[in-house]
Amino acid sequence: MRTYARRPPRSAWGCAMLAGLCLMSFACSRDSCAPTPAAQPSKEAATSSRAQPPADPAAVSGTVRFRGVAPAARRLRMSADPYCEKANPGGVKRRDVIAAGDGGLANVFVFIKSGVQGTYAPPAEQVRIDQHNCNYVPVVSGAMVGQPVAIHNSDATLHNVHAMPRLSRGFNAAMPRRGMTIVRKFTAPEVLIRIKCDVHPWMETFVGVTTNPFYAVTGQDGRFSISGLPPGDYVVAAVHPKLGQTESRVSLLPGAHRSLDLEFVKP
Ligand SMILES: [Cu+2]
Repeated sequence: MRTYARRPPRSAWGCAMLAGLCLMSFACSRDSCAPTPAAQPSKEAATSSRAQPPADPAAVSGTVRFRGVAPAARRLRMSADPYCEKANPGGVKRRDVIAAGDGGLANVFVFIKSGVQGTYAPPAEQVRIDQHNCNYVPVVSGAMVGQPVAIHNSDATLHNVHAMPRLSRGFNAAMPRRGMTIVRKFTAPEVLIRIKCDVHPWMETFVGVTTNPFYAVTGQDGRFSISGLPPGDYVVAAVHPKLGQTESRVSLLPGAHRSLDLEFVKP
C-alpha cells in the first residue's frame, strides 16, 4: 500500500491561530470543495477547541476504484521545447485516469470532508512538488492550510508555476534555472487547487488543502489509509482531478479500524 499521506508532528497538535479557518466545513460540487465559513469563534472558544491526540485513535482505509472506460492516453507534444523533447525520448503518453487491473485508481485525494472537531496546526514539514523531465511529480498531493509547499525545478529549462486557487492568493512564478525552489502557503481550505505551467501546457499538478491532517493520496493500487482519528461520524470524500468527487459516511468508535471502498463510475 502506498500513500502520500502527511502527518504533522505530535507537537503540532492544536492551534489557536488557525481557529477561524479550521472551524470551516466544506461544501462540495462535483469538481471542487469550498469551505463554508463558520461564525467567528471567540478567543476562549478557539482555545477550547484545540484538538488533542485521541487516547485510542481510529482509522479508515480501503480502495478507490474506477469502473468504466478510461479515457484514451494522449500523446504529449513537447517539440516546442527541445529540452523537454530530449528528456522524454520517444515521447510521452499521458493517461488522465490510471486504474489498475482490479480498478484501483491512482491519484485520488481522500479526505475527511466533515465531522472533524477542533483545530489542528499545520506541520512545519514541507510538501514537495518537483518539476522533473517537464512533468510535475507527484500529480496529486495534500497540504494543510498554512503548511509550506515547496515547488522545485529539477530541469535545465524554464518553467512557470501558476497556481490558481479560488480561495487563497494565487501565484505565478518563473523558475528559469535547475535547482530553484519556491515555497508558498495556501491560506484557505480548497480541494483541489490546480497548479499549471504556463510554458508547457501539458504540465499540471493538484493540491488538496485541508484544515486537518486526515487525508491521503491513493497510490497505483488505489489504496488509501487515514489514521489517528478521534472517534466520530465522518464524511469521507474522494476527489480525482478529472473524475470529480464521490463520498461516503463512516462512523468510528474508539480504536476502530474500518474498511471503506469508494468508486468512480464512468459509463
Ligand atoms: Cu514547464
